Amino acid sequence: MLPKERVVGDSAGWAVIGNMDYNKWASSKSFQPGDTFLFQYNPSYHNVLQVSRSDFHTCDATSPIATYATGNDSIVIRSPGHYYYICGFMGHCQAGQKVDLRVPRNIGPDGSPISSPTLPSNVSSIAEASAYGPMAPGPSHSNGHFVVFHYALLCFGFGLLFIFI
Ligand SMILES: [Cu+2]
Repeated sequence: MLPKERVVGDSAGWAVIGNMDYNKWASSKSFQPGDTFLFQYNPSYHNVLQVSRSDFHTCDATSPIATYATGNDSIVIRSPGHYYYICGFMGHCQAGQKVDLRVPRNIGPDGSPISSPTLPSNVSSIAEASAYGPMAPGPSHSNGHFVVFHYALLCFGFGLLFIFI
């Protein structure tokens, strides 16, 4: 899946009016690392503060991790985890202008639909191995040559032994 651009709250944008449930919005979507989150709002009445988990729950806007205030803020989330955003205007977070963006690990490596094609390729490599089956006498043949070579070496050794005696 390619990274997507998400307008937080969709057509409602980032607002208080309309009692938008941002967590419901977020949980209805599946995000992935690399997604862009667009916060659209009137900067005279709202802003976007990235806060810690505890500040998110208490709506504490006093020590944000990051502050956005342009009214059209695009935030790219590159690594998995929880990202908490609230509006820093008085009472807005308490009224529900807050969102917990949970970005799971990229579905690619764990997703069974993607990892399963490795199984057929494994199977084909087994089929390839069994294709060597008819050639099995081949290696045993060369093994025979090896034995002959050892025998010759042994004879040579005995020859040397006799020379030294
Ligand atoms: Cu606000």
